[in-house]
Amino acid sequence: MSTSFLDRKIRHGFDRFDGDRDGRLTWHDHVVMGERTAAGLGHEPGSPVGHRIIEAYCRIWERVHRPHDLDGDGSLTREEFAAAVAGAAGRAGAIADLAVTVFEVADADRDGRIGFTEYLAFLRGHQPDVSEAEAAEAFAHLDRDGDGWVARAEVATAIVEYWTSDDPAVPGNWFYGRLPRA
Ligand SMILES: [Ca+2]
Ligand SMILES: [Ca+2]
Ligand SMILES: [Ca+2]
Repeated sequence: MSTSFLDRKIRHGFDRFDGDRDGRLTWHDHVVMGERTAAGLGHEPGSPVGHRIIEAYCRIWERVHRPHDLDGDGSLTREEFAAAVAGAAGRAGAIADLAVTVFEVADADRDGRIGFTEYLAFLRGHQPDVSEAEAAEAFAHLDRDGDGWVARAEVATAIVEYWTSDDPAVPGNWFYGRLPRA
């Protein structure tokens, strides 16, 4: 019996969040992702914008991930992460809160929409070797109305789909780039 499609996405999500690739999700991973995203947009980590981006990632750790560190050791294992996602999926408010925070992170210039450059930096913040072609393919799925921007509502829908839908056809499956093969 293979794992469900949603399980695959949760595994992929964990891999993309585990920025330092040590198999555990920690505050440090979020700092690393923030630094990479800032650098991808041409901001020094110590600059005001760079600092704000890193802080936004740290808020994801504090608000979304750390509450599920049940044994209090400062890290989430893959199993704790999967349990956290399953718990959040049952609470509409938790997913909506995640969508707001993710948008805050990805909309680096704060103009209320995500352009391709911001999305590419966001993806590379999670995984530095994501190609521009992969990012473009994902962006095209996420930009549902085809206006060239990923709007707040498009992020909200995509986040719900990514973390809760078992349907392989929904566009939100592309939120963290191309899924690895099963
Ligand atoms: Ca880690
Ligand atoms: Ca923007
Ligand atoms: Ca759009």
